[in-house]
Amino acid sequence: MSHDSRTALRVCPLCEATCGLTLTIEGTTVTGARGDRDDVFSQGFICPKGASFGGLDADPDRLRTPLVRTDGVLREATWDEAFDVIAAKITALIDEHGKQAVGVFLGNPNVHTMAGGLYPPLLLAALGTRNVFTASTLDQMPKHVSSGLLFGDAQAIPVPDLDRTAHLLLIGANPLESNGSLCTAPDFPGKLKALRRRGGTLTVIDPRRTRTARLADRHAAIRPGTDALLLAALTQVLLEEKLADPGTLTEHLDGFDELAEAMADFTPEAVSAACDLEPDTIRGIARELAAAPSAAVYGRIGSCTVEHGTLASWLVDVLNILTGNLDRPGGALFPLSATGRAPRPAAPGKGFALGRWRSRVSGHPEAKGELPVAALAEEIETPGEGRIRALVVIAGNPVLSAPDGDRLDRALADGLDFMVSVDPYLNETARHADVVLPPPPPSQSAHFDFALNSLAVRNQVRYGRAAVPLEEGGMDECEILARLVLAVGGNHGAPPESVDDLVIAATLAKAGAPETLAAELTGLTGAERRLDLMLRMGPYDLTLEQLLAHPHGIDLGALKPRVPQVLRTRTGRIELFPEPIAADLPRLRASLGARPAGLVLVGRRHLRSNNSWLHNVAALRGGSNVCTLQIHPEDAARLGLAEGDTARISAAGGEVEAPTEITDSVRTGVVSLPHGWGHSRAGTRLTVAGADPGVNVNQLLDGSLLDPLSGTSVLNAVPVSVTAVRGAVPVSVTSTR
Ligand SMILES: Nc1nc2c(c(=O)[nH]1)N[C@H]1C(S)=C(S)[C@@H](COP(=O)(O)OP(=O)(O)OC[C@H]3O[C@@H](n4cnc5c(=O)[nH]c(N)nc54)[C@H](O)[C@@H]3O)O[C@H]1N2
Ligand SMILES: Nc1nc2c(c(=O)[nH]1)N[C@H]1C(S)=C(S)[C@@H](COP(=O)(O)OP(=O)(O)OC[C@H]3O[C@@H](n4cnc5c(=O)[nH]c(N)nc54)[C@H](O)[C@@H]3O)O[C@H]1N2
Ligand code: SF4
Ligand SMILES: [Mo]
Repeated sequence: MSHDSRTALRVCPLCEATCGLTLTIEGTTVTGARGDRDDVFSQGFICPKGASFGGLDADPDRLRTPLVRTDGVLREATWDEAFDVIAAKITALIDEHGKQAVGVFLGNPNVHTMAGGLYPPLLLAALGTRNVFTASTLDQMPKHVSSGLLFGDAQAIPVPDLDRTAHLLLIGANPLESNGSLCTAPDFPGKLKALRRRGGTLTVIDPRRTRTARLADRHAAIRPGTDALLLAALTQVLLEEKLADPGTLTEHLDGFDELAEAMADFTPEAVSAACDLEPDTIRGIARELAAAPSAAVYGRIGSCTVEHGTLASWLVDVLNILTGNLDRPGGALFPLSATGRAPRPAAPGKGFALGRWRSRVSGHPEAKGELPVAALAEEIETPGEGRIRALVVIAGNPVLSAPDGDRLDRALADGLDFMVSVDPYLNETARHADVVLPPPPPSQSAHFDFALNSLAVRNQVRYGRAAVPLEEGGMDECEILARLVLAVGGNHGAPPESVDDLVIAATLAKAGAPETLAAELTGLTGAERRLDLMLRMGPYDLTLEQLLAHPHGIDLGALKPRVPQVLRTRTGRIELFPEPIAADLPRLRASLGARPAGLVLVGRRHLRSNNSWLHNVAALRGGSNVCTLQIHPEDAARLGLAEGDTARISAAGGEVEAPTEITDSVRTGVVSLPHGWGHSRAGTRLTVAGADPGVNVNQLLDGSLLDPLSGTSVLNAVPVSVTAVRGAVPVSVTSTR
């Protein structure tokens, strides 16, 4: 270490595990990152992504100044120029065409930044638009909907008690690569190994024999898209064999008998062909689950982004409830974060409503105030009142992450009068923007996990100020978003802190707290003062000062039971068999007889990837982190594909070509391509990613396949056909589903 090198702590923003990092800093450059052994939550764990924090932070392709389009070309501009343009354009468009003319897309990193936790709700309120789209409808919306219906609160998501459970049934998740999702747990791999060591059982349901599946006691290679059927059959077995015992939850349940009646025909025999699992296997899984001293059922991407995503998400918690594992240690519990709402007495709530409004063109019902991302392109393209004419994208790249990127790409290019992107990269989506507002690199940003702490397997809280001072000419993302709120809401030019002051005043008024409390809040910025307020009003009576005094975090203990206090249904009870679920069951029943003959596509993640935006970090590239088509040897032989051959994959939305990777880690009838690739479009600034662009798997989708209750795109179990472009004999197999 040179004489001016120092260390600073920073929670990693690159996945949901939220590991504490110790950064080595020379001058203002991050030259190293290792796990913070004293971190109360992650205790030193780190993965290769966290270790390459410095490379990401210093990526020369990162934008350092705003860009504004003049005469068709994006040019560097000052912040004032950028916000002047935004204020003028957006307010003029709203004046002329109304509020719906502005659409918003919020991408995944909003759950990983302080700004993303604090300002998007204010932006949506300032705009008053219903054209709201987020990465959730490419991801976890089915879980929100099922939680909304079951518990009356879309944010009340039970997480598996990884450290204490005796049995984990893991469905459509690969935490050894992803490090977990809707289950914030640093060192998820270590926790699975510890489960095995203490004599517990791990069962994995996945069409691929993933690294996680290799760790399991039992791996069932289910046919993709059929998890809701499997889960229904597990439920049926529990009920049929009188193994269901909700225990202390019983007094809080409504709909038990209706559920039992509805599940009666989903026998293991009835689902066996569709799932391609033996009835005995299914019965065995159900009996083990019921017999375990404690157990947690946990489903993720492979159970969400499928045709019956909401039903599968609902059944995951039905199983937790029926086995008495919901809300008990070792089962699945509701976290209580330091900025969460302080416990209230149990009382009937407002409940959760779906479809309070519908999308203009296709009439998709809203869910949690959002419309399906798959409908974004048509809302831009289709003429008429309420058409989206301007789009604000914050931390998103829907051209690659959503179905039919070519169509969205054209819609962004030809259909918009104005577009803003808040993003450090000029990516496949941002290249269409008229104004790009780049946030500073993570080392220059303060960090607090508003969203992920409420999904953590242990209650804890950590806050860190920027590790490196804001670079000359840079603007903190909290200030960027506050200015954006002001610019689009008719208050352009007002001090950014006025946004936070208003929130603080409104929060105090709503809580009936004295206004004078505002003056007691500490913090250097509006965002910090808001954090301080949330901590003070939160369940642990903490303050910002206390957090600053504990740089490695404050442990708030293991998860505790929270029912009935967490329930917000109209009845104040758990609605085991809600009406929208009942209404969707016939669709599931109709799939009972289905026995698709053709190939289906599933996704995969690589440890050294992160959706569409880490391909530009050289240290994370190469090895097995490649965009190949994985195919089982038998399918490859039948199609005349040899290792490395170019395979052409076709589906409803288009076709792509990728090198063949033959592996028996995918089951027969299934092929796999990773997402987030396809960095070949002109006008981006992604030098490393562009050199080996891969293909965009989502080009295979036309966006018409959705889970209807949640509006979530079907990204897994997509019917495809595969042909050899170069290979022994060109053969084609087309799906018949
Ligand atoms: N086929 C298929 N498609 C998928 C998936 C799949 O499994 N299969 N997964 C889906 C899932 S789960 C998700 S969450 C979505 C993600 O979809 P998106 O959110 O649209 O895509 P990301 O690739 O996460 O893009 C994040 C963007 O945020 C920018 N960014 C990074 N850090 C910051 C920051 O601090 N501030 C700001 N303002 N921007 C930042 C990055 O540069 C990048 O452009 O993709 C979905 N798409
Ligand atoms: N390294 C890395 N980590 C990440 C990300 C990343 O891109 N890279 N992205 C982050 C994000 S935004 C998210 S949402 C999380 C996601 O976290 P995970 O849900 O763990 O994501 P995946 O690794 O895609 O695992 C999904 C698994 O589902 C399987 N699958 C596909 N279809 C089906 C099906 O029909 N049934 C069943 N049972 N399984 C199926 C796939 O084979 C795959 O193994 O990861 C986060 N962490
Ligand atoms: S596991 Fe996730 S949070 Fe931890 S170092 Fe890796 S990317 Fe960062
Ligand atoms: Mo995600």
